[in-house]
Amino acid sequence: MNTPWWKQAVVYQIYPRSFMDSNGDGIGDLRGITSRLDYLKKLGIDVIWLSPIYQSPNDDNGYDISDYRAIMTEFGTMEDFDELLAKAHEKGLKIVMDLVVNHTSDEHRWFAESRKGGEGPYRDYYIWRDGKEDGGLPNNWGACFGGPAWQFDQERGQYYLHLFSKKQPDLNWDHPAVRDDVFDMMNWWCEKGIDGFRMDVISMISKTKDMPDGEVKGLYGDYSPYCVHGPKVHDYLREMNRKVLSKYDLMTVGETAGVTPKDACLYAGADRGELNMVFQFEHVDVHGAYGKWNEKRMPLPQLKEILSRWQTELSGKAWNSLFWDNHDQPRAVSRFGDDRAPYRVLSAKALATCLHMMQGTPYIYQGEELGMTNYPFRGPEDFQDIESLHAYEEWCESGRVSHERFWPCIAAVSRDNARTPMQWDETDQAGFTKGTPWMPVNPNYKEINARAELADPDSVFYHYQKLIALRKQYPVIVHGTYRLLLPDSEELFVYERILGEEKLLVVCSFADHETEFQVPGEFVLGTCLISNYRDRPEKGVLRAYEAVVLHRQPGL
Ligand code: TEU
Ligand code: CA
Repeated sequence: MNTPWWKQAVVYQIYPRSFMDSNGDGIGDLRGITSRLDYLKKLGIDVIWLSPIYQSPNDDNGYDISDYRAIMTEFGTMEDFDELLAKAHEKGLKIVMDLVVNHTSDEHRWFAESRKGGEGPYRDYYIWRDGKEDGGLPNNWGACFGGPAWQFDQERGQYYLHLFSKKQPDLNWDHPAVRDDVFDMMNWWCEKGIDGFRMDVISMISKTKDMPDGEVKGLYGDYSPYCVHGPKVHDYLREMNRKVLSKYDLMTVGETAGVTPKDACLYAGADRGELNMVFQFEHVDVHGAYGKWNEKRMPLPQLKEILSRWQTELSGKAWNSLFWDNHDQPRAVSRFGDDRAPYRVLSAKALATCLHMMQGTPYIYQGEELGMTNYPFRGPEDFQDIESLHAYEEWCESGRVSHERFWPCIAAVSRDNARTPMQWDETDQAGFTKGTPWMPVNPNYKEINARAELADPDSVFYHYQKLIALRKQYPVIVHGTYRLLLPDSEELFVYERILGEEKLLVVCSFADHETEFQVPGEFVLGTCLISNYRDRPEKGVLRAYEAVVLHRQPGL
């Protein structure tokens, strides 16, 4: 069997604005990334996923694109990009681009033309509707970043749909010219030699024709039944596959909030001719009284149930993507582990072990490999992110909930936790910039930084390096089937991977104290492939956040 490269790869996500600044303006850029390729090579990853680097007014940090064929001025030039791609390829690293085509910026030329209305060629590029007879909005839908999903445009005299901010109008995928333009643009990037696409909210590109009011959840009506996994989404992805993806050797991953394993088999089923894999979000979705804004931890049995269900239900049908965090999520060690000494390093390694031994393609978000933590935000004045700022306004400033109650909730999950600068060394601004960074550096940078970790053989960095190397060495990690043990344990995440005679036992403690655990007999003589303690589990006991992988040789 010929295994495609993306099934054996480990991906590293870069949020360019916060990765490395090369010219002292406080904003990360492409030359900054190029200057750090050797660091990524040392970590051992295969693929870089670049969050958007295209021309953008940055209402949503590049997820609002005004020109798909130009580089964001602050990030550099197309020559800088070509150099990054060439150098990455020289080192054997691939580059996957972020494809944001559910919406554009309202400053995109297509939108400027479309809002003119009339009979022009761009008239139907976006989703325009008249108001209700009483002059009200076309329906009650709320946008992801606060407020209604409709914005009135004076020039055109109609409302346009925006599922995100009002500076991110949704494209009308039902219009064939829109699809042709998007596919042309994708082909243009493929011809440059890029290695794939991460597709932003790709599950939302097809909307129902009717757009009735949605069930009111919180302040507005819910658009999901009409806009998520819409009627033609699979037709459009197959068309994309025919006209673009199938012509190149690419890796594709769709961002598909709200998918079930069954949906995932449609988007990424081996025989479907759509995508290679999708991101699901069940394990990072915890809802409370204020929607996603809460400090609650998912109970371990539930977390295990979710991840295990994805492992088994996709088995042999579709391929999983594996992640704890990304640029929209708080820091993994703060959310799922314990970011206080002495547990930060141990729990960061335990989380890594637990995820990287599963079946699927692992994604590492920049700084995760150092065990970077959430930021100690003092108040909303510290936020930059459009989602956090709007949520604070909508929940708190409106008087719905007090600052005292709401603050810990939003501070715990704000996307800005992931967006503070990468911590390279112990010098000013953590070596990220010689100027003033666009987001403040986490004050813990003197302790947590790449230089310190590279000098410490027991660091989180080297643990990731080892996990990545193991994946390349043991086919059971890539291909083995998955079996969860101890589903009800509230402290331990334990599973097996099995490939023929070969078997792995993965044991990870999510507790800050000792827990009873007997290594099953067949693994007692097995080799220890990796551990976050110096020695194997003591008899019958697992230490705080202990994580260990045991390998049973064939024939034993
Ligand atoms: O995110 C889409 C998405 O599902 C959002 O709901 C996101 O998870 C948000 O943080 C939820 O609270 C993608 C991008 O990853 C995000 O950065 C963009 O802001 C968004 O699309 C719009 O392009
Ligand atoms: Ca810069």
